[in-house]
Amino acid sequence: MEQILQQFGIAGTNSGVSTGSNILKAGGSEIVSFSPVDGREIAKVTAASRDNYEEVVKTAQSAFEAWRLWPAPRRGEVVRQLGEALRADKEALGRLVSYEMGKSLQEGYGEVQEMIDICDFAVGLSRQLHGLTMHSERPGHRMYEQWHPLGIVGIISAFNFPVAVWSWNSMLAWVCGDVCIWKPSEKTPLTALACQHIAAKVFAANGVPEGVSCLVTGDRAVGEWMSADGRVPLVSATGSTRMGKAVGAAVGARLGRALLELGGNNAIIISKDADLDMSLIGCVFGAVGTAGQRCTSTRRLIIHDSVYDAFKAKLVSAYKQLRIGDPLDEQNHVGPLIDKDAVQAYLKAIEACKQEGGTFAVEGGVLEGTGYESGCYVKPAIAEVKNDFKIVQHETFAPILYLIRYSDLDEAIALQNGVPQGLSSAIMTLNLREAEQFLSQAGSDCGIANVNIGTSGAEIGGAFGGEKETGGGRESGSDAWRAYMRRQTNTINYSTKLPLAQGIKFDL
Ligand code: UN1
Repeated sequence: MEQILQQFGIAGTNSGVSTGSNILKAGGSEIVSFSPVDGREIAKVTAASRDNYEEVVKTAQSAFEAWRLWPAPRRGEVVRQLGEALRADKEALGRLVSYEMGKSLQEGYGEVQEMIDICDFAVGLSRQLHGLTMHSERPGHRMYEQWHPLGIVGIISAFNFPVAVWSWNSMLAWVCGDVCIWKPSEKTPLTALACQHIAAKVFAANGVPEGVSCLVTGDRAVGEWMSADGRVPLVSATGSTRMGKAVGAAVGARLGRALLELGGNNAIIISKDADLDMSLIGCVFGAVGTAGQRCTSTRRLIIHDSVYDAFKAKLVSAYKQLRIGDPLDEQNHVGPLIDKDAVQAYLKAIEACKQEGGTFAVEGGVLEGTGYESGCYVKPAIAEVKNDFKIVQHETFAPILYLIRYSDLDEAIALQNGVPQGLSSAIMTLNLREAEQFLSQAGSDCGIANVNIGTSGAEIGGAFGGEKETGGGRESGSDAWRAYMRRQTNTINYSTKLPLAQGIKFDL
């Protein structure tokens, strides 16, 4: 790990504030990054002061003046090179993600792969920022629309995808001609510094203005500064619903734009016509992958009466085979939770579930002893519950899977939709009628709805996000880029008269 820290220039104590190549003298408090893998201190990062923030915004503003004039395909070429740099650093960055955040090494690599993929996507996009043309109702007139860069994009990201979520936002924002100010999670500041290091090198080699990629490490105060700041037209925030409500309210109060990607309470319906063996993989990976800390993690299984007992038995036996431990050891399936606060939240949820009458088919608990010294390793648990338990309505960021029975599909869909969140959902069925009903306008109310695939592990090519308390924003693929630009409608009169629209006569 020491070698990786050296490679990214982040060993020891670091400033958490930079505008690209320029690293500012940070004036905020000190953040110590501990690894949940072994409890050791990895390195320190000094957070931004308010003065630092002001300096960063000023640099970003002047960078925007120049960057917006670069042709989009030239901006895309810089992003292409950034994708190449990430390919070269995939191993090291993936390992650092795994060690600082605690996800398995495979998932750490997978996360860097998502970054590479979004770079490729953004490069293509840089030649496809299309607007429509319309037919004017007036003779000798032409109408069309253009998409222009927006300005500064504030990015607030969470610890669970410490690097990929930044890249979904920043790569699109950059080809769109925007500049970015990133506030990473204070739980994973080092992976953010490593990304900034990689980006700064590529940007400097291409003469990109200082301030196109800015990093402002800190706690919620930094998020509050950005949310209230009229100089930041778009704040894209990923994290808890509680955080999103605060960001949304502050950005809304100044009529700015907020792109919110918040909590999920994702369910898989296991139909009577499901392929149970195949379903098992999707359910177990969805529930225990990343130790249940994805916003797309599977939290609920809604299982048909006729297969309930058989599928429960399969789950219980699969859970017995799970190896929990050091995520850098590729033999293990499940790593630690992010920190001891998360362990407390997990324990409280188990307790609350029992209080409400839940029974545990697989008991949870905190692991102790050799290899578990950090105190962050927990056992994935399975509880049999009712959908309306308060704890089941709540997103607990931990590997607790709730089982719920159903007898007909309408009921299953109502249960699936019967939570405040609306991110990801799935049905396991080989029955075409059931699959289509689930995907119909009267089916799943989520932003993501899958058939014979679990709830997590979405590809970057689709728009990512969800409805209700998930916040309504869409990031990553499809036409999510539009959120990062402003639309302008242009009407041009090339005739010798000036006719008014709607047939209005106004003769002088
Ligand atoms: C998140 O947890 O914030 O779909 C993002 C997935 C990943 C992204 C998760 N591609 O599980």
